[in-house]
Amino acid sequence: MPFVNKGFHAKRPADGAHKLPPGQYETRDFPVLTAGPTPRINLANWEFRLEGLVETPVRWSWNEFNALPQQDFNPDIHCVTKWSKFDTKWRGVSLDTLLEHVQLKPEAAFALAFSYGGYTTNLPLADLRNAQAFIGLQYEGKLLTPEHGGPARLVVPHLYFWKSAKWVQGLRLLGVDKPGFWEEAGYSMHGDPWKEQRYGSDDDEADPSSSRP
Ligand SMILES: Nc1nc2c(c(=O)[nH]1)N[C@H]1C(S)=C(S)[C@@H](COP(=O)(O)O)O[C@H]1N2
Ligand SMILES: [Mo]
Repeated sequence: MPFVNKGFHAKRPADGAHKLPPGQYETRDFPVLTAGPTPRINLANWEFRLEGLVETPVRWSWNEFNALPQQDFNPDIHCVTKWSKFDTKWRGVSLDTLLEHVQLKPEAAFALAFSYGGYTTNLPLADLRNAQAFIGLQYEGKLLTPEHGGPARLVVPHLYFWKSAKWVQGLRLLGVDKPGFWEEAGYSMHGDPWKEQRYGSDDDEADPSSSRP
């Protein structure tokens, strides 16, 4: 058996970094999951905003945003519909970089991401820091396609992929956790795939980042 599987294993990092969270299966495809139509976005009007509990809100135009330092990141991603995809290749701006441009008010503890087209999703601020979250601008070396959230999407790979808002327009910093589109429909406030937090009923009451208001 080890001989038969050698080629397959050779594609994986020797440290076995790729792991499937509970209940997930691996796909090599990149499925498109969108509730509703793909919005048309004119780059001349595009903006990204940080607002809410910040001393001074910030707004970047497309050109200003693209002048920010960018990084490559290669996460495994996990959709709540149970597909996971290993070693996806992105380039974009870290949330750490963006958050350097605002002074947060002390109460800021959560963020509500809002998108062109009206989608929203909530995340604890702690899940956006320390190289855990990006605004993705490129996928596999090309500008992000509209169906995958181009021109710019949130990518927070350590949470279920519905937290990675496509066509993102900004983040509103909040003092209380406010459910977004899928969370209003009963999905988890936190969405940690390793804890299999699919639905609100999976949220751990001991986890302060996943308590419902
Ligand atoms: N704006 C917006 N963002 C969204 C969604 C959506 O419907 N609208 N779907 C989410 C879900 S459920 C998933 S799994 C991923 C899918 O991203 P993909 O279509 O690029 O695979 O986007 C997330 N972000
Ligand atoms: Mo999803």
